[in-house]
Amino acid sequence: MQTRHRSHAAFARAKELIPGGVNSPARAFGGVGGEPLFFASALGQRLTDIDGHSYLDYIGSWGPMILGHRHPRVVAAIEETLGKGMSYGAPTEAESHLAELIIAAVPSIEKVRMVSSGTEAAMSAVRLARGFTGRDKLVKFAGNYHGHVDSLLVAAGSSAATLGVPNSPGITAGTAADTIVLEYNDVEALETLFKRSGGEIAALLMEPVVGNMGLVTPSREFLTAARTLTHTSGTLLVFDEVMTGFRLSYGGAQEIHGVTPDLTTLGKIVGGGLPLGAYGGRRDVMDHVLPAGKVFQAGTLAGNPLAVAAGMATLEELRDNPPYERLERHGRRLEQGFREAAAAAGVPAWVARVGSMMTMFFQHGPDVVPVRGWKTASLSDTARYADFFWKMIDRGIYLPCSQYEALFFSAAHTDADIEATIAAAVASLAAR
Ligand code: HOZ
Repeated sequence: MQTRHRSHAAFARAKELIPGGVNSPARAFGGVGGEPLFFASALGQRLTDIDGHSYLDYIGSWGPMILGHRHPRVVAAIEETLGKGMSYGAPTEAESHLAELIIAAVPSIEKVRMVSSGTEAAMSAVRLARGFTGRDKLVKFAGNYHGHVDSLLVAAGSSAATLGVPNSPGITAGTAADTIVLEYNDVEALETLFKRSGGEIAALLMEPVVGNMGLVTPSREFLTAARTLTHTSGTLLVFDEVMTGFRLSYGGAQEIHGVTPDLTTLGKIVGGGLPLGAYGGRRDVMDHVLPAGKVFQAGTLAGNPLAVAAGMATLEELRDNPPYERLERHGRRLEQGFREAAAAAGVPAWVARVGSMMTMFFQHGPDVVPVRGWKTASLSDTARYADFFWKMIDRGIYLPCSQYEALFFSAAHTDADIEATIAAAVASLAAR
């Protein structure tokens, strides 16, 4: 087993200074036990921890690093911008350039507003939907995660589910009362709800492919029902594409599925590894945002020049040299390799993947249960996932530190990297 003395010491120090020693609970390794690794640097598809161990990176900063770490085009754009200034609190032409790139890429977006994170994008989209429709109620799905927005931190996925606080203390009963939670992929429940009270619902928020309870795909019927029912009742359909935007394809999950939401939230890749989020959609809805309209939303660092430069360079690189076929080829091989490794070891597992996002759900068996929503995702054998996670760490593979987070790989991963990862999975599963 590796020695991790420096990470251990760094974590002990951080815990004295920062709650739980981390600035976001997703990093705390609470879902796998043990202590988080502290990192010193990253390049391409690799991470190096402060004890000097190198890992193939399968989280990519939880999604943003689709081009790999320190991509030359992105680094050059940041350096060039840095030479001019870091923040003005005033408009720049680059913001319109990034807006043009987003609008050209994402089918449903006619106008877009930049913020500093995916959480802010979701929070702002909710306020806008309520302001536009004059209604209070929201609908979300169990295990979907839309950042740490009060009204959406109900039956939430990601670290909220991993660490057992899907409904966080501090959310008032009044706030939670306006949020209706349904099971993902449950068409009947959706129809029943909209039949009964569609006219009271401001927004239906959903991850069009879920990454925050592990990877879960929507059925065609479910997506069609979401679009049709919201349209009929005057509810805004909001796709959270913070994870899937520019990742599953240049136009995101909505491009793949051919479903057009009213609003879309973006984060992660849109900022190229720096803090940037965005929300956008129908022009008539977006024109309700202040100062065009009356729905308030603001931010000192919203549209920050460095983040905009990183986002522009990332999107231009994805547009000019699309990596999506290569990511799909690598994803197909990884999926097949993991599935075969589990079968060979007699480990019951459901493997779900779209493009460069994937989850192997460890199950208790004997039968493998398809994972369609939180009810089935939450049946996972998380102890077995934790065992696999640490065995992969010892073999130099850095996977998400929770059963309930999708893995991401980058355009920098090579054929040899994918094969090495599969070999590590075979050995880790056989060694249990
Ligand atoms: N949104 C990320 C994946 N669920 C987690 C990032 C974080 O909370 O640190």
